[in-house]
Amino acid sequence: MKNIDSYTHTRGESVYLDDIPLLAGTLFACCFDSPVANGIIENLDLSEAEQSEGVVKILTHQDITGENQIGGIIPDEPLFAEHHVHFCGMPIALVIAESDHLAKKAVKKIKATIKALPAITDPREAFARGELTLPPRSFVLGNTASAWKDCTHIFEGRADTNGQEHLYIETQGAYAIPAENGALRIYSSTQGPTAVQRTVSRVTGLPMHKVEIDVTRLGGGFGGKEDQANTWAALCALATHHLKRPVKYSLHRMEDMRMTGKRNPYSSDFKIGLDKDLKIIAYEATFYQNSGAAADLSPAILERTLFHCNNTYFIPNVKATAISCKTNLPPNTAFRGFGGPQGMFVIEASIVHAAEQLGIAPAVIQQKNLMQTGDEFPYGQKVVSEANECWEKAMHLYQNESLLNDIDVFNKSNTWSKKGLAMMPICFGISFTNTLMNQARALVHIYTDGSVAISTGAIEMGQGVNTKIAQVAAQIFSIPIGQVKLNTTNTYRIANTSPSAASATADLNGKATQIACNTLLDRLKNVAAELLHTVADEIELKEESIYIKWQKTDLTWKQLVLSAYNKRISLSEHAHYATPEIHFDKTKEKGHPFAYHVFGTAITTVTLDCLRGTYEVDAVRIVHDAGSSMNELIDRGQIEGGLVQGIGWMTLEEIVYDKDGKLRSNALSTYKVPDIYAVPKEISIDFLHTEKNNLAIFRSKAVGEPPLMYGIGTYFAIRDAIRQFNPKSNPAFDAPFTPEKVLLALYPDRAAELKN
Ligand code: LUZ
Ligand code: MOS
Repeated sequence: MKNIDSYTHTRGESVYLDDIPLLAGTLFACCFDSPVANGIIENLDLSEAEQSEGVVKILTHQDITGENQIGGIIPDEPLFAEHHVHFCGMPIALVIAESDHLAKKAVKKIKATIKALPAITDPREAFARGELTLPPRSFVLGNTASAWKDCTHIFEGRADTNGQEHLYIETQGAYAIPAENGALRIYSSTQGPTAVQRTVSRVTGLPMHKVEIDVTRLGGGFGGKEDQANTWAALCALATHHLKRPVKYSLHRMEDMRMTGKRNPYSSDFKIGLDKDLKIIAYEATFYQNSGAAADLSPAILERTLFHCNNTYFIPNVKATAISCKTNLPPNTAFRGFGGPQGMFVIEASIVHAAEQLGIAPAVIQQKNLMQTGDEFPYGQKVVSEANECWEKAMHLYQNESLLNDIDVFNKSNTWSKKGLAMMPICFGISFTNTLMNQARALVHIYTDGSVAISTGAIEMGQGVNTKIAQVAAQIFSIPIGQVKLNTTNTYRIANTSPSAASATADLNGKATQIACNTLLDRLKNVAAELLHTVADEIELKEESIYIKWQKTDLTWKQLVLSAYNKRISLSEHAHYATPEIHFDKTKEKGHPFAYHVFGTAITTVTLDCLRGTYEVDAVRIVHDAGSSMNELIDRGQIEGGLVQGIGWMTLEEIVYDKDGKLRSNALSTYKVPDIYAVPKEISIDFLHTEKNNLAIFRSKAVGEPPLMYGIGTYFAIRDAIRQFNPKSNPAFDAPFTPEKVLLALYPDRAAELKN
């Protein structure tokens, strides 16, 4: 079953924000954003820009008709700076002009006098100065303080991960159109149409029922459009609200990179204790999260770091503390994994550090500590584990012994080239950690010709959710997938949506669709029973025909649908789904927040050029816990994409802000993302197939985020290769492992000399 979008994608006919035909009279917006990371606006001179060709209006905070506030979790983020600017890229004014070009030209004529204050870019420095977004949070299991004495080995260290640019192919943007009675219709490249609607309502002062958000699809989101699409929609909406004309803003790549937040960088301290059998007895970690200049989603991201601090290992005594530190960077935000990868890197670093000190392979410690069904997470939930199954299957399927042997032979016979290997087991909790967000709605219409149209709150962003939802309806009605169409995501049709995020979109919206379709099916079966003089229990729908028990009748799907209409039976249904069983008590930091967990194991092998510090990923071999995948092709695509995105975060992608808080890696010439050469030469994916009851749609487990964390294995495989060359090398755990850092790690003595 191919992605239903593949036909229009390959022909270049899929409609993204920038493909929407423009209405006559459309105006174009462009932001004047702060060139200073922390400062006081002393003067703002718009006069020359206002006289610039084609300029219709320039908006500032003074033009806000509602509230100058876009903070989602905490109200700490103005849409427009008023007196104080908090980061480079913060919107100060918005030029509206007759063309995109003229708007950009006028922006350059705005003059701002901003008194610069010292900027903070480092989370530990922010912490030292008491610049916190929220009070710290801790997850505790057992008692680490008393557990250390039971440990034979105790190790401490530090681990750092940098941010990551989302680099969705489609940049952020919005297009606002005036409607009757002051209402607005807004096309937005957003993962969260309701978040956009709420923000527009707040900023303009319009009630939510006057704000329609419509989304056909996104060219990628990766978390970057979970909250941060709100800004551009609010700006366009405000302009349309004032001018009663359509206003569009589709960001230039460099505007997007400069003005939007990224994955939160983290700096962390760890302490790990093992007994004589290498069981991890105790683990402590402190995570310093770089939130940027406003909270955005960072408090929720911080929480997920704590949820995933033990990755897939059972540790009886854990104390994990996470602190969201406020800096003068653009507010960092959701990014595939949502704080989970940052937490998982630290436990992996702890294990690798312990193994190196003990002179054993990290895999020995990893394997001995994998979670077993019934083990408890630090947040109180008991696990249904596939960790050992995935690990064992990967070991046997990919003949790990012989891989290790081949590497050994290679390394013995090569001086300037070394191979390394790492195991990367993963565990990811599925559900929004904020329980109330785990709800969704679907609206299913059957038309009188038998074709079906579905609206849900799901956003198609390339992940294939529309295909999965179409499969749900096609399977329940037993009609061809071509008879099912997914409509745009629209807040007039589906209200109060959760963002398409947390890997939960197909589960939540698929289950709402399933409920609606089953209700319609029951209704149709009753009609069929009446027509065929039998009872509904005897009726089956199969391949567009109606069966009584196993006997095919002359009645077809189309005839049945039309008969129902003729009998004045509703062919439409709106259904609601809320994930059962989940709960979490923040006062105790305990509960059962996840519907289920996704597991997997990756074996990564790399080859290192020990003269240049460059490396190639030879192979990543994965066993992935898919439950019963409803679409292996789409799931494979998600696994490959997630893996490569994770490898990029761990190796090449280096976000650089200078000490003044200016983004230096502000274009694709200075920010390196994986290309075809950085992709592993071999990616093998095997599914661990299970049939357990798991709250996933058709038991097909969520697949969006978990595979990103397989990429962490590449970091440690490179480290292994470095130590094959120079066993004394002990580089800091500091991702990304760029070739420059690798080269210095190969020659630590020379690196130290150079430093002096
Ligand atoms: N977004 C969110 C997420 O609001 N809550 C979450 O728990 C989450 N998890 C992963 C990705 N996005
Ligand atoms: Mo996300 S990080 O699931 O928007």
